[in-house]
Amino acid sequence: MDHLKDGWFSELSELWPGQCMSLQVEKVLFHEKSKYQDVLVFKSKTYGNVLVLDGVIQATERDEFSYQEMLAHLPLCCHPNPKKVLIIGGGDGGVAREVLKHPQVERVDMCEIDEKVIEVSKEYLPEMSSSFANPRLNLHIHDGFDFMGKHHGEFDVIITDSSDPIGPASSLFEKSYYELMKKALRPGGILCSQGECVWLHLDLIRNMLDFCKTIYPSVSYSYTTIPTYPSGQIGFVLCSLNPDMNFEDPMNALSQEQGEKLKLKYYNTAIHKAAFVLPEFARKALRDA
Ligand code: SPM
Repeated sequence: MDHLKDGWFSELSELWPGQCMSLQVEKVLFHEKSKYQDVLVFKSKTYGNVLVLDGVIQATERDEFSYQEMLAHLPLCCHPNPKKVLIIGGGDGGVAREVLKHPQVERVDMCEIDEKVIEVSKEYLPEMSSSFANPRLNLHIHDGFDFMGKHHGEFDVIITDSSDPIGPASSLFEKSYYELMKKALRPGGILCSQGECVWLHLDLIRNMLDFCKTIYPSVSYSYTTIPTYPSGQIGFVLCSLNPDMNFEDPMNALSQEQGEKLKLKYYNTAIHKAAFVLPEFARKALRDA
């Protein structure tokens, strides 16, 4: 597919037929095929540098914080004492940056399949990749599904920051992956995964919530707004081993002052609570899931 044409990048994909986001390109900074995928970084006219994998926008410097903050702080603020955190994917480093803002987190393991993503992020996305220098971060270049199967009862929080269910991340949307995560969690553990978009993938989301409810006693779905993901929105699947978990009411609610100290630009306690309120068509479609 021709994603770069006449000075514009267009995000065409069978996952969102009949629509696409376009960004004006100032300069292509990097374009190569890695062992796993097509990796493109360009400087855009209005969204800063942009990371694209297999033709799909992963992060732009202008709006990445809304996704990375919510994916990290939704589960971390719901856990009473998150000491060990595992991130699957997240090779740009943005989610790790947010997780490491929590002082009670002692160790973060991050498992990214594609070393090239880390390499280009270090070079072209310095704000996101600053976390790679943090001594609490332990990096593993490995397949996330396989890594999960080798760890039992180790993590308080598992975050899956994946690309979409086509290509190297497809196994991370399967029931068997959620079964492995259950085994890898410590008692009371929480997971939060990239959960696609209610405007585009209601069937996929419903299916995920259905199987999650057969595995975990507490399951919920929330979302954030983000201009450069298709339809301007992306969701999160949250599951906990704690049957009394109320995701909508974070037990470690951050005060305004704490949020400012953590330099948060999107997440606050009010938006945490609001993120679980679904528009009516989505609420109806997902209510019995
Ligand atoms: N740390 C940023 C990595 C991004 N991971 C999620 C990317 C999702 C891109 N596609 C969104 C499609 C929504 N239906």
